[in-house]
Amino acid sequence: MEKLLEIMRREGPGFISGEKLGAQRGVTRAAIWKIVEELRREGYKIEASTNKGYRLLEEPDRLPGDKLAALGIRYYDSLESTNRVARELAEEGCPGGTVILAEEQRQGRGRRGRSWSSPPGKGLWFSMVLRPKRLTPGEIAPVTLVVAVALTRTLREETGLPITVKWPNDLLIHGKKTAGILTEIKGEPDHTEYLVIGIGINVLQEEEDFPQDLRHPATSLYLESNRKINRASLLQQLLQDLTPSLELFFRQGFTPFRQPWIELSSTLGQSVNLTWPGGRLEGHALDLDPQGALIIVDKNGKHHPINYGELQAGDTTAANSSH
Ligand code: BTX
Repeated sequence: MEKLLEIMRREGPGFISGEKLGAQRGVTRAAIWKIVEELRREGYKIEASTNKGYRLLEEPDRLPGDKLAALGIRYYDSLESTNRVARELAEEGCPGGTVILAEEQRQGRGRRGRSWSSPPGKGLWFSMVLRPKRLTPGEIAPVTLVVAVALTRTLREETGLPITVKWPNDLLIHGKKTAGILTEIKGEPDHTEYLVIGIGINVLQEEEDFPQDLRHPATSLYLESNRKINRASLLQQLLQDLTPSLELFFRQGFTPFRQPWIELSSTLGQSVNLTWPGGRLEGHALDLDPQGALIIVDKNGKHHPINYGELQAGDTTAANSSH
């Protein structure tokens, strides 16, 4: 495959016939066609013309694995799920701060066993292992909101896009999901053994890269900005900004993040339907309390502090900014 690519790269923007390619590689034209199909599956854009042959139009954006490794990031071409590998490494005793990143996830995970579409070369799919031992899982629970604030700030800075946070774990642009966070905590009531923060950001997808069956509209930074953002520098910036936010949260708790979250939120002020296994609540998303619980007011005016669940817009006027 690499040989064929080299030949096509040398040919530049011109076509090269299947016959010529076959002769240079010592294989049949049919074999060349097979390799071309495989390259296309990997994200290479190759034009095929019956008369003229083949021409390489675009190569997939790949992360520089060796550079990431030098930064201490564990980089994989393809994994089932970076969260899963992060948990395995955490169980084996890897240090806090370990980052696992995959170019593609074959079984990327969302919450409650849902899946997260993670095609090769199109996004940033990574997980961090952290070990804030002195804190209890209860104190750590709002960490997802902290990460959402840090990601939103960086992505806004880098893209200029009007990104908002939807409680508890989504980032939206114009009501469409562009990133998600999956936090998994292991510990006892009085201490935390480790936590894994999984982050998925849609960077370069085009419309056809998204599965048809997503329950809510999805988008990518490319679709919204028309810019092919460099994933390696974006990743570096994200990690650089995340670390101080997490350190501040572990030292001072959620308080410094409450106001920034409120300012970046597209959830507050909306009519919402909250569901959780065995229950549902309809009301108005009023506020976020100092511990990071969402305050929903029901129709009788009763305030409910909410720590988990699924949020849907309660009426059509809210559907654009909170799905
Ligand atoms: P969630 O449960 O809030 O969202 C999952 C839902 O989002 C799916 O049911 C589907 O409808 C929709 N969806 C799936 N893929 C995408 C996508 N690429 N863009 C927009 N919408 C989508 C959100 O869970 C948390 C996702 C965390 C993903 C990271 S990636 C690195 C790490 N490893 C891993 O396995 N998961 C995390």
